[in-house]
Amino acid sequence: MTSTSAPAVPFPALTPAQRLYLEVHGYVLIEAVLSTDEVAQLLATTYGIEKRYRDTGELPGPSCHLSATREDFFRVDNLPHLAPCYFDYLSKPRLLGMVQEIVGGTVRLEQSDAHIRRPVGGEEQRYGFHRGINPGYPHTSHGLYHFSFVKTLTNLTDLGPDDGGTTVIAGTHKISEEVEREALIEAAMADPRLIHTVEAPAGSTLLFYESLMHSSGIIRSDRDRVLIIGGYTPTMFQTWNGYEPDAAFAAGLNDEHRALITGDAKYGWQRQTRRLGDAPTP
Ligand SMILES: O=C(O)CCC(=O)C(=O)O
Repeated sequence: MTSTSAPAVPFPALTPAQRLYLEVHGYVLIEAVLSTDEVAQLLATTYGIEKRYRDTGELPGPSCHLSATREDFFRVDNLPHLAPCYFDYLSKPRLLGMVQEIVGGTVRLEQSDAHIRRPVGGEEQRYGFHRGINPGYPHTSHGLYHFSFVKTLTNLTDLGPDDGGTTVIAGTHKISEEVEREALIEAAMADPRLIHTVEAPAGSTLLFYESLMHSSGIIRSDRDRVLIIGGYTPTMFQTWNGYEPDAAFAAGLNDEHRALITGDAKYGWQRQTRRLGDAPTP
């Protein structure tokens, strides 16, 4: 046990307009979540990990893996202990307040990954719409929709219309898996108004229900797209396979931060509710 405690998590962290946007579309884009310095550190760390791997074949540390090592897609997984800037991102109080908004209560880290995407060249690119979990067992409080799996995806590079920003089928977070996946995608692709692609300055966060159908965007420019993702669930859930916390790192954290990455609170889950009109806590 350590004596320092984690900074307070603001709740609610979303404005009423942001909460309504999330409710309707299944995602909301929040600009300027990270400072220029935070973005620069995360970029340098992620490119540094890629360079070391390409030069030496080495992983950046224990308890992590690389789920993609292609020239056009490099991805490092299970981040909290790999660099302080990764942990700072994944434990950022404002982001935790936002994810608690979706879950409707306290959360644990369930997965974390940083991606570098590069233009594929002449090859035909297609969307790969998917969801990590089907809609199911949601609950509402004060009429607002809560669900068990949420992601914060922050772009570390500026995204214009040709830069392949994350692309979603708006509103599908509540569409049952009984609707055939291919039919859902085909129907959405027939009406561009349903397909939303992130265009935003570096440091902006896409907050979304993981049941929302989403995909990497299509890079038509010549620019890299770099991003970092945190996945969160209620405290009693397990991590995604391969994202178990590094035990030595967890042991050195304060109680709140350790619980965030280990899920130690388990069934000590604390509900958090807001009314749509509640003003955000700064
Ligand atoms: O590349 C992206 O923007 C989306 C990433 C994604 O879909 C995922 O990690 O599940």
